Amino acid sequence: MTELPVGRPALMGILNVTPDSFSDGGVNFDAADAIAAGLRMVEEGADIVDVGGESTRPGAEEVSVEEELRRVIPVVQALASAGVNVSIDTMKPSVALEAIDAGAVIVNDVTALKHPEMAAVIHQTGAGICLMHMLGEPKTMQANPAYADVVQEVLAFLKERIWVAESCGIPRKKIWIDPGFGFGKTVQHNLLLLKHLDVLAATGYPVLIGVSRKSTIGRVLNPDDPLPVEERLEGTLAAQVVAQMKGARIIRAHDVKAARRAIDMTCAILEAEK
Ligand code: HH2
Repeated sequence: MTELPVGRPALMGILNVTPDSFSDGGVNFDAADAIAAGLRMVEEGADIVDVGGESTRPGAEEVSVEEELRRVIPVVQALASAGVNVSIDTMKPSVALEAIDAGAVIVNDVTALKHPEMAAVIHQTGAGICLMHMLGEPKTMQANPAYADVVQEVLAFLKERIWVAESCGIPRKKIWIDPGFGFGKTVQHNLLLLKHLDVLAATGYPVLIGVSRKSTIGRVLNPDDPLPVEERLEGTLAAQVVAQMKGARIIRAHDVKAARRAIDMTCAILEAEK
């Protein structure tokens, strides 16, 4: 698995090879466009490129294994053979396996090993795994999500999934965790999870955060008429800086150049000495 950079968060560029992702659907649906976009992300400062072939936005339709493979494998192969650290954003063990064969080194599973075969794929291949919290399923997750204490419940879920992963033989150093910003959460839940991200960081497992362009940002900045995705960059950067200061080790972002600059500027401030 990719070694995380020492002393600063890694930047994971988002590359959706889909027609329907919430903010960039259709932009890189063609493999050649996707490969060029992935290489550009690395030039702009991405440490990892996260390739996804199925949208997880609320209400998204499921994609067949064959179609997901058709979308992602040529892109993973081309980027990995160009030396890029590739993660594969999938919930399907068969897609994860083929992507790892094609050179992916991390599996970003938004269901945190829900499929019974996923843990074995990760264990047998030696890939890394990002375990993300989601309440319910993409289709229904935003229908009235409720928690007594969102931070403690997300923490408990992630600890249980870490236990499952490690019980299946996945080594501790291959595991990242993610509170799943926007996955079965209200605006208030998302804000609380960011504000208290240090609680997750205190587990010692690297914390990944994906705030980029998410609807909470549009809602906070204009509650009566949420800002459209192309108006969410400033809010995204503010949220990722808070996450960094609260201990996030991997930042997942669409706007790689801007995200890189925000990470580097924050690092410079945090590392300044008398
Ligand atoms: N968010 C999305 C997808 N995958 N993975 C992790 N680990 N964390 C996240 O917050 C996360 C994720 C949703 O964003 P995006 O990929 O841009 O949209 P879509 O799912 O519509 O393709």
